[in-house]
Amino acid sequence: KGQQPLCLWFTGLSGAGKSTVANLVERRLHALGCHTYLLDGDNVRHGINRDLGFTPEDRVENIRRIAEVAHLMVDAGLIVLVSVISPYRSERQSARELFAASEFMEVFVDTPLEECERRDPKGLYRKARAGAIRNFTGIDAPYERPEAPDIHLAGAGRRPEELAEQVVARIVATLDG
Ligand code: GGZ
Repeated sequence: KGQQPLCLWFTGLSGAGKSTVANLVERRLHALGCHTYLLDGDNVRHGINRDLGFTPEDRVENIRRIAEVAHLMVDAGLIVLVSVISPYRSERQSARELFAASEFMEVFVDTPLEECERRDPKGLYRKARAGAIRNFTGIDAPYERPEAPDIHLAGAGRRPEELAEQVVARIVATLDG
């Protein structure tokens, strides 16, 4: 069967598991024969967004460009997985508005700050607490929780594989329904 183009927008704190889950979802979709692309904030910031930092203005522009690129890719027929903190509700809404209603799903990887800080895979929370990094999301920069995400994943105490399975099940149900 043909694939329906779609933007899966993963939002959540640094260390929440967005990229891990998005990677697993992408692998599952590949196995189902879907054409996908993963846009990861961390990577994009080395390329098209290398001029941007973490001030509120730069984050807004980071999210805007990523949403526009995702939109182009959805236009090209892909299933695009976006993994960015995207801490502002209004910017996530602006991203959503680029797409047809059926082409955008917000996935909230809801891992509590304490758990993200405990994981601290890159030592960034420790640096932020020490004041060595400023404007760090969850520490001295805001994260506005989604109020009505299309998919809400409780990120603590679950294996990434289980979370990915929840997402894939929802996509398959949506595409079939
Ligand atoms: C938040 C930061 C910061 C600050 C560097 N605040 O977990 P990571 O390391 O690998 O991914 C995070 C990434 C966040 O980039 P995004 O493009 O997703 O952010 S946003 O949507 O807000 O524009 C983190 C690292 O960059 N990082 N400094 N101050 N995360």
